[in-house]
Amino acid sequence: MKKIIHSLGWLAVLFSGMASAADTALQVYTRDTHSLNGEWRIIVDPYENGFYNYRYEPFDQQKNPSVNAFFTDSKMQKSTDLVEYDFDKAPTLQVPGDWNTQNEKLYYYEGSVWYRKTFDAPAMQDTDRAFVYFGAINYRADVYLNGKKLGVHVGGFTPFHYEITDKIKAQGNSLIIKVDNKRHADAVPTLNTDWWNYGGITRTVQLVIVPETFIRDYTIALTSLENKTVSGSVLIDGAKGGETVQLALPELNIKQTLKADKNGLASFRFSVPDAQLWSPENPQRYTVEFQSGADTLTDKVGLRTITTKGKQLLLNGEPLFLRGISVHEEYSAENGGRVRNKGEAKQLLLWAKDLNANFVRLAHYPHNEDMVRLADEMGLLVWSEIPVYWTINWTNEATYQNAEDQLSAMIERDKNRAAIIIWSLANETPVSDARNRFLARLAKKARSLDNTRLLSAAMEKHYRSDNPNIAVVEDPLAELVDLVSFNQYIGWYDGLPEKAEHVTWEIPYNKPVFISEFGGGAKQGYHGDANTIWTEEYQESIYLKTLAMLDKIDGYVGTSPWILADFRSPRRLLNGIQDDFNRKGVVSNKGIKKKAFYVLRDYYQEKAKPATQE
Ligand code: GCB
Repeated sequence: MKKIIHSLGWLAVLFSGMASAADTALQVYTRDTHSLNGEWRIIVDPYENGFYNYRYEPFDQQKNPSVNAFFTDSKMQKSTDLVEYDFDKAPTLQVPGDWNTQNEKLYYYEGSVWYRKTFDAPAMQDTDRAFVYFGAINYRADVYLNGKKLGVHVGGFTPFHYEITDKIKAQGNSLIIKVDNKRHADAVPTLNTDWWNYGGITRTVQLVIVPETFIRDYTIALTSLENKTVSGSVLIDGAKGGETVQLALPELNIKQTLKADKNGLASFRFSVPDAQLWSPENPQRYTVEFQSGADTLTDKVGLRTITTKGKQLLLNGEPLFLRGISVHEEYSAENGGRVRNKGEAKQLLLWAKDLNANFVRLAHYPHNEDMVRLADEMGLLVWSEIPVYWTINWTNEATYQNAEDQLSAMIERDKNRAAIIIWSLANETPVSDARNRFLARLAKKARSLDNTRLLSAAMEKHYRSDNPNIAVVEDPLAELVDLVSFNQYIGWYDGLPEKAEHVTWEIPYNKPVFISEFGGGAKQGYHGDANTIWTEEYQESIYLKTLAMLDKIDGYVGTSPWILADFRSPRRLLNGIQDDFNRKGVVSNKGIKKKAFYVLRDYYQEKAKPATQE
């Protein structure tokens, strides 16, 4: 199947995804915002005492909530007042940051923590509008400003925001959030994951002040390679219709005047014959500027196409081999934990670069925006996925909606990043009718939001019943995606490393084949022979033998071994070796490279040579 992007069809799709201002993204990354990061007061509340009264009724559903509802941020007024909490005397945590690695007492905590930040409003014109923007909170957030509920958000890895124009005060604002990271069977992810359930306000919090009418969102992409056609749209919030938008890509001498329709939407299309296309070797990005009324939004965008043709994967029409590595959003130089800043995100991507990688699989949830933007800047292609992981509840409609919301929010935030070439729907999900229906629906949604990228999912293999040396990848999901991707662990969960010498593969699809995981554990610094498990030598042997096996797979277009760095997991309890860490990293959690790192680096160096790219 050749995927061709028909510009008109693409625009129709694009517009349906940007139908109204209320349900679309707020692009804030390149705006001048007011940071609410830093120290926040916190109250750990395992019984949710600040949320429910003693009849277990939520305070925020009551007409006159008690002063003991934490969102009221009450204080003792007179000597007889009974107020059983005090944010002013509470300890603090840093935002962004997980609570588990900032406070020893919270290492294993799964429950509710109240966060409070007080702030004064920045200088604003009378007609300005204000929003509060959260990069991500894991997992459920009940958000209150000055005693009023702004809303509830569910899902730990995607951004959300509230307009607070009529609630913000010039001075003494109190922003209170109950963050709850309890796991639930019906949630996404579900109860069981092989990563730590880091709780907290794990990403940035920003106050965004914009004019009454402002540029809320935009989409831009190279929609035809032949004449280098760029298509897109821009969305004006607060528009009445007829507003003018000036669009410019100064380096490419593009200037256009657009008119917003009554929904605030304006589309554009132009040709850039002289543009250099974005690629890992040349991650060229161009400045794009939108100006409308009192508002300006500027960004940098790469232009490229990603398509498939039979078993080939094509970037800008040229065959592409993905020299990848899987990455969890975890590396905090001090205590470990969720990435807290751009420097830590960059460190992970620099290790990937050091491996000669041109691709990162950002597992198993949408990573923070720094990560994706750095990849765009550094020339690393990206696979981005949602935490539809293992066995979630396939028959519950609310679970589906939750997954779809996370998928939509991921696409909305990152749709203009050239680096992202694959949206992934799921990881190692067991085939069943209910699961197939769930993922087919999700695939349809993803395509309706963005048909300029490829779809995939990390699937599984089985062995042929008549021949244990023939591995088969067959899954109804493979029919729906563009890339047949699967995880396999020969040499670790599946026999010894030598097994890879005997196994051959049957993958009955005329599509590119991608190996989204392989690997094995090693404790950095533990040495022995290649037959001693947990040694660096054993892991090295898995890499050597697996890579030789993969090279023989028909349609093989790349791999992202598991994983760049050791990461915390509650499933990894072996004392002295794992100590709460999944040890499959090619780099340790302290940043030290293991032997397998060098095997992969050499392999990718060979693959990067032009002669072997075909
Ligand atoms: C997998 C999962 C990944 C695990 C890994 C492991 O297949 O996709 O999340 O961490 O195996 O180490 O077992």
